[in-house]
Amino acid sequence: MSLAIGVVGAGQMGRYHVERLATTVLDARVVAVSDVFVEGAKQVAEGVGARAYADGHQLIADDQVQAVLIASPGSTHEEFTLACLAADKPVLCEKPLAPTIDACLRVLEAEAARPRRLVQVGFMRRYDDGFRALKAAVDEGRVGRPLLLHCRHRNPDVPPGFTTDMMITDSVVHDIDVTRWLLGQEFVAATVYKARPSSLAPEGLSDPQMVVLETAEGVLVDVESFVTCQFGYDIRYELVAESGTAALGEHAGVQLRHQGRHDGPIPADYRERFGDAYQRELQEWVSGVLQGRVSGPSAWDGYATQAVAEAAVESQAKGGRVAVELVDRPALYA
Ligand code: ISE
Repeated sequence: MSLAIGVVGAGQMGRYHVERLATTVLDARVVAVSDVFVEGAKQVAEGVGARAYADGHQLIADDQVQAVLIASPGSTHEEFTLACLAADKPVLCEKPLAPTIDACLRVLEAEAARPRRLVQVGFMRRYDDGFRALKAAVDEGRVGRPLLLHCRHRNPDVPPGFTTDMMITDSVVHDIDVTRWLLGQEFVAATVYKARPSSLAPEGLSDPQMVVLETAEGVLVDVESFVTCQFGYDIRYELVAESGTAALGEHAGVQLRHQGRHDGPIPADYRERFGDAYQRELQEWVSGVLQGRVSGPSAWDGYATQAVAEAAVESQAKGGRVAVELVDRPALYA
């Protein structure tokens, strides 16, 4: 038995997912692709023998489509996710779940009224071997009670039009989600500090920044966001706990020691760094849906992450510490 998937959005991420679903994900087939730029949808669809639509709502309504992957711009995520819920179809929505807290809440409330989950959010770091090993070390108490978590999130460069708030809403959101998951705690406040801007950052982009997050139980998390670091895609984590530290290892690749030097590769971008995580994310989603369950990052995770991100964006704009307040967690996400 295989899962018939419709992919909404034929841009960079949509194409990336379609190719993987059509080639390396077991028990998956892409039967429809949509994009407002219908020629793009047709081109991607033809490559995998799927139907093309200009409108994502038509794709969701297609009887042949059993599950939906949303990779269209973030501003469209709410309407398409709600349409999937109305059609009773499992949906994997790329981050963000929706671009505002209120929009996330509308999705959360629509799903929470149902007997079972249908929505998963594309926070792929949770599927990375390194992050899973780090979480296992924390959960098994191998270094004791967590106190501090240092996170480094460096991108070599950004596309044109990337703005200072997108450093949070597009980039740091991954750190917000994965640290909530690693620690098993929600954040109660965010404070953003801007360093002097790199002279190599585009005009107007305040890069780099430090985001300091506080959990309900008093763990401090600092996230360096540096989106024009030039040298590669560099993700580093170090947890400081009561009886030791736990750090994410270097990304796979041969590390050389020669001619009096250390030398090793640095991934070029997030697709290279998290390629295996994307593969596992899709495979676990497909296998789970075929067995009647959706268990990855939830609409609650999408909502809670957005709430922290908005507090951080407010701190960026006004300075100072901004409190995060969450609604009560619905029973569906207990
Ligand atoms: C990008 O959209 C991602 O999702 C990457 O994981 C992140 O590292 C990058 O900063 C974002 O721009």
